[in-house]
Amino acid sequence: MIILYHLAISHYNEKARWALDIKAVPHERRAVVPGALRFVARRIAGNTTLPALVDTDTGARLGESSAILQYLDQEFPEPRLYPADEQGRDRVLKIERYFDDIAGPAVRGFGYAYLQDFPRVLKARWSPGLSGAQRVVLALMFPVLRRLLPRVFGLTPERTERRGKQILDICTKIESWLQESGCGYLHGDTFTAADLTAVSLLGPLLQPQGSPWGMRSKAAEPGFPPAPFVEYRQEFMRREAAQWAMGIWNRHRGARA
Ligand SMILES: N[C@@H](CCC(=O)N[C@@H](CS)C(=O)NCC(=O)O)C(=O)O
Repeated sequence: MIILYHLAISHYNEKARWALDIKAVPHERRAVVPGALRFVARRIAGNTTLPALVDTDTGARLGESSAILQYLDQEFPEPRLYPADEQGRDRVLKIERYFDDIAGPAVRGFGYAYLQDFPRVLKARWSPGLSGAQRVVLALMFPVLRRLLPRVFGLTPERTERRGKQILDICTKIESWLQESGCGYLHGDTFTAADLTAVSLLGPLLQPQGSPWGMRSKAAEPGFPPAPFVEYRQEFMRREAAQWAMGIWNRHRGARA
């Protein structure tokens, strides 16, 4: 049996969920309380981040979203996420690494910079999938977790501005890759881990319906979402890269999310 330890709001975790769903792999999802995340990741995969995956049939224990995707591609080859030829595989891995290293932290830091001021929304975003007991733990840890956010993710106004610019540069990169490929995908003429990674990691800004970021929070809070975020998102959504990403989500993720 495959068990995925994850955090619903996390876009890196979305990579693993999407891969499991697209390959129709039977699995169990175990949501983790943000404050317990490092402890769980270390116990499961000797890592400090989620997602983490255990395959009780093979004994595999994996941390790092890319390692999880590669493992799933090897164990459940259809549909393939990495090209069979070595050159294509290396290129997809390189594109995936670009998004993991640059887009993941930029989008997360940008999103938390605005979310940090809205405790009810923040708590609601950290809650999906948690059991009653885990919700109690989250409620107890929440004030400390919230206070730690700026330090953990470096949430200064300067960095938020830099991250906003970085995300628009990422759009430019995507647009040039799409032009190069000419087939509507980042590599070749089929959907690969490169597309899955790009779209997952842009997810918190795309906010597709049915995704963890598209939910209309029951815990609505006055002033949320803040105007500067709304304005930025409008600019982002006008980009060809964002339109492409939304199209990929609708075609390859939508119904299964
Ligand atoms: N390189 C990792 C990054 C995963 C990651 O940063 N996960 C976050 C959730 S968004 C996490 O576990 N953060 C906890 C921490 O850094 O302490 C991957 O691709 O899986």
